[in-house]
Amino acid sequence: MGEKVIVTAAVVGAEVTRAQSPAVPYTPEEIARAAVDAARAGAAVVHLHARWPDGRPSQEGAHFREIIDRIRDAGCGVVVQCSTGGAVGMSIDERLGSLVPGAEMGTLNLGTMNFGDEVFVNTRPDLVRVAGRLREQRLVPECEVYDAGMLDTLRWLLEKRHLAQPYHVQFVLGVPGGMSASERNLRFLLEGLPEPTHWSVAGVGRFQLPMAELALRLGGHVRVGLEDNLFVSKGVLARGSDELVSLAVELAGRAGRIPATPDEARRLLGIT
Ligand code: KMH
Ligand code: ZN
Repeated sequence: MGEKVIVTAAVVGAEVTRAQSPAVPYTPEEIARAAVDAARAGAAVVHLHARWPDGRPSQEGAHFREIIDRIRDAGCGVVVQCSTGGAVGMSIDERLGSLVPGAEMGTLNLGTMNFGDEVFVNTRPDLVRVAGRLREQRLVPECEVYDAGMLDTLRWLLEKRHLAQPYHVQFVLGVPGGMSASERNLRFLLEGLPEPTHWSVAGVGRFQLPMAELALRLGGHVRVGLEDNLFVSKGVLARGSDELVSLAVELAGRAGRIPATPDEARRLLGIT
């Protein structure tokens, strides 16, 4: 029996638009449906952002509550992870609006960086604040790592006891301004993990499926979905995040890995 793999579906994000792909969900109903479809395809975790009906990014608690309620009303037990990254330019106060009852995990972005042509601001005091909120609300942090120095920040958070197990590490590779998505970079990052922990990889754009394949081979977990990539192959748009999840599940099968159920993912991630 192969080792279980947690497949996370990032179904919307803050950047992709319906002009780029008609499959990008905007309303809470559409986002919840995308999450349920992704779970049916084999995702154990959904990474959630919200949007206003016109597509602008939203960190409104009411939007996140409606998405989570709709997921649960559909009888779906997928692990719910809410983004505290939101969109570039939002304040930390605004970004924390997503941490509503029903959330089980929240993201913790480990540093300031160029994000495309903009700057994604995450100062060390911001990190301490987000980590504190996650701890207060007993949410398992997913630490988003875009560059090697962010692992030193992770070590600093652990040393200063702003963060403790259980936490999960997500390497987001291929953001213009962060580390590129390559095997050499992932292997280097893995050497720098401050302590043994579960990790996964989200490759951006055309690197999504190759990075998933690599993570599966190296014993990690995977994230796929429209937040990071709109295409199933060159020039062919994905019908939805569920299609990308199905492809990741297929890759897992070939690598001898078995997709974890949501409850298995909860056990692996330390969600109580
Ligand atoms: N939208 C990006 C600027 C997260 O979800 O925590 C940040 C992001 C990370 O998506
Ligand atoms: Zn995100």
